[in-house]
Amino acid sequence: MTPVQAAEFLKSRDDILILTHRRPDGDTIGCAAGLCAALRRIGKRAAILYNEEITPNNAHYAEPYWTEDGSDFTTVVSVDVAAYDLFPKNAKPYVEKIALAIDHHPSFEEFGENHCVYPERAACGEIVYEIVCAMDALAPESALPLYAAVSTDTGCFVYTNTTPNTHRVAAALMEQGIDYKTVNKRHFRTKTKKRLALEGAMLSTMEFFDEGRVVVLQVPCALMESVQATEADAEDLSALGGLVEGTDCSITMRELDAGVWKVSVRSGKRINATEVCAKHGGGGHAAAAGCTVRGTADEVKAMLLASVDEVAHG
Ligand SMILES: [Mn+2]
Repeated sequence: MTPVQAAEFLKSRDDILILTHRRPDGDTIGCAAGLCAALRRIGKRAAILYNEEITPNNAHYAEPYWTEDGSDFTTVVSVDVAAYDLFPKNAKPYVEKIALAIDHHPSFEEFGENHCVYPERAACGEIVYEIVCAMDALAPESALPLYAAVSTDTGCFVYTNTTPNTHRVAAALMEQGIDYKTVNKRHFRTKTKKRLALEGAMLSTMEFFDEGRVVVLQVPCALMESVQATEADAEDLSALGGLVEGTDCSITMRELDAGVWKVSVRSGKRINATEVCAKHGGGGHAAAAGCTVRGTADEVKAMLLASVDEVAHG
């Protein structure tokens, strides 16, 4: 479906429930809030299914739209969700009923009756923006969360996924008179003391491989505990390794539970991050992908380095 067709489809429905992904980021929450506001603006009954992993940084975008129980909604829409595994537990009963999946991940698993999926878009927010415009429902209540969606998924318009379209969409959203300065300050120019302590520890223990081109950073449970960091403090830590000069592949290992590691791979042209993560049952984009791997820190590191080597050298 094109965004125009998706807009027509949504206009033909009512009672719309919006699903977001686990460990929700600015894109999935911003898309959900932006779409929900637009649907209500054109007179639809719409809500976002509550996501228990919401972080304080993004909570206020979705707060006006949460519902704990989606059972009396007839049309289910997912935003920024690439895979079945990525739905929160409370969303599972609705996954089979998805009428429209809106996403921008190349690894999108093709669930749902209809898809509006554009992998060349940096943020799902760019697609939702087009849908909202096609519904003739763009207003500040949609523009603010959509700006958060687009800006956070591009690291404030500096990640390699950023395109001229990203900037055009952001400009159009800014022209709605939204308080984008506060969004930028909150997401890109503010770090908690705990966050800075985490970054300090990660940088002081990072390791280099493959002639310095591959960097591995670790966030074991013990580190999270020692600085008493919350989920919000640990958001997007995977961007840190890419800052190191001379590297083109950064592997960030975050221990979620004893021996269970969420691995994020960020890479340049030499290495396809999705190919690396696919070897461990994960997926994502060419330059940014993730997977979950079990083992000791050393085992997981060795597995990932071997996979990077295979992808880089065939
Ligand atoms: Mn996204």
